[in-house]
Amino acid sequence: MTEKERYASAREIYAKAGVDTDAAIAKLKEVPVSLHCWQGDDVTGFDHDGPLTGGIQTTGNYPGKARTPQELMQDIEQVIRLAPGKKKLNLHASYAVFEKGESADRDKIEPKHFAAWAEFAKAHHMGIDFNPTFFSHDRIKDGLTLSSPDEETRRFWINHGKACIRISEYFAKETGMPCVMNIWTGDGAKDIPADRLGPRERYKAAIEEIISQPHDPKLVKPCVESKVFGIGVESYTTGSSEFALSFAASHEGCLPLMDNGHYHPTEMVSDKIPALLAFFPEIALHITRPVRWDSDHVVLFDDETKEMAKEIVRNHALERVYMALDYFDASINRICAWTVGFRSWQKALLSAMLTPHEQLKKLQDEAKWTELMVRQEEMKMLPFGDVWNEYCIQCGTSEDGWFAEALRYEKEVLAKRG
Ligand code: RNT
Ligand code: ZN
Repeated sequence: MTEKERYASAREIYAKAGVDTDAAIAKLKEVPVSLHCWQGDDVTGFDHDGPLTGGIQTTGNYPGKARTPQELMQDIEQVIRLAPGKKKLNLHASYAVFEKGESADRDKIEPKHFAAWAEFAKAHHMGIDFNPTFFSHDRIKDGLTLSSPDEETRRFWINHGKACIRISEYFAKETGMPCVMNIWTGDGAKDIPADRLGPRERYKAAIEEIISQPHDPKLVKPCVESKVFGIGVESYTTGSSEFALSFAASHEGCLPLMDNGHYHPTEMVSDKIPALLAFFPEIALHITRPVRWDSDHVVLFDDETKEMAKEIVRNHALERVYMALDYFDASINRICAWTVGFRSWQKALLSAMLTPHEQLKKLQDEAKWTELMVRQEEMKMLPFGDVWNEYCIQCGTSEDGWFAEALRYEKEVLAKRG
């Protein structure tokens, strides 16, 4: 059978199950997913020479890491070619691009330091999401930024956050798409604290100050990302889940951001998505693959990834949930890591769009749990691969060709980097 014939057959099989595959393919092409720039250089950035701090860690030393903005952009272009679907670009403040001889500390960065990224995004019809960088910097005092008891330290980081709101608005205006601006800090304590409330009160006031920076709420979407613990910050996290959720719930225009690596291993973000959708007009996600901890492995087409996509699609929430990838693996070819993760989330979304949710919900409401189980198991055996392949072809990429192309790029480009 040719690919066309296989798709025609799959289309019929899905139609019998009540699913329109053409409609699903057309819909998925319009859904933006944020591609994180930091997979390309192990979260190093361009504005400092120091180590990665903040309780996060990359492991591995695979050759070919991007060392300059030009190399990083070249690599992102390669990923854009290899992965189907609509992309948005996710940047960190530490990726500012300075002219020769120019520099600005994080509290002083301006839109002009990101003009190269705005041009890059526009050339690829991408919107941009943005993140102030509260890690890997010498103004972090005793592991703390926005929750530091030191007024000057706090002030520096608040000013950084405000500068980032201005830059986010610039990105939104340049690209014509809203900019999701995510606030995450590694603030916390390695050992048992004597004061858990004080840092949280300071953190709360600091984020309030940051978001008081005037901005158009349609253009800039500030988020707070929670976390359970980080490396060297095991006993206490200022921005815990309850903190971030309560903050977002009590501050209009501020979104909660859930990273699925930031919970205890048996907690499922798929279940948390509908819980938040019952209260928040919009939420944001960081999609990753935690292996025993927040290890940030490459996202795969695995059960929890599928379940998260289902919760977005079946609740008609594609326009309410800002989806961004967030992982960093330095132990394998970085282009492949990026591509597999992006493709996996695309697969999860497509698979969710190829599920007859209304029929299944009806079975649940009628308490037909036996039939629901049987139908859900049947869905797993439908020829998903043929529809995915058709989607890839329509997007100008392919399932069996991308890896060879990635290897060519490794040989011709990455291997030549020192
Ligand atoms: C860290 C958070 C955070 C970072 C990025 C680089 O645990 O997940 O989102 O991964 O901002
Ligand atoms: Zn994250």
